[in-house]
Amino acid sequence: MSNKHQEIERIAEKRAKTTPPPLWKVVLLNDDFTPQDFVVALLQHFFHMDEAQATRVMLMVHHQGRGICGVYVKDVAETKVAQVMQFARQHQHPLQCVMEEN
Ligand code: TYC
Repeated sequence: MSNKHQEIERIAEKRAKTTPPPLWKVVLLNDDFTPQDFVVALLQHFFHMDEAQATRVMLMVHHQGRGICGVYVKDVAETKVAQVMQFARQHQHPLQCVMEEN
């Protein structure tokens, strides 16, 4: 029979295995220079949206100042932000993409 200490450890291990990881929002910010078509293409490519969905998100950012592209675990969100920023810089657009904990 296990003692109290072992029992507590067993419960802590089970919790570590079953607790879902924190999720992060990837957020696109508006600016006055990045072309709308470029943002739509970017959303289709990096976030797997169809054209209608990508257009809705782009217009949300354009009108509200920001919009959510997707929600991911931390390392995936970091990769998405880095990919979007690199793609925008390659094309000399000032687009900003950030991540926020949910
Ligand atoms: N406001 C930009 C324009 O009118 C379009 C735009 C949308 C830019 C979303 C950035 O994240 C953005 N050309």
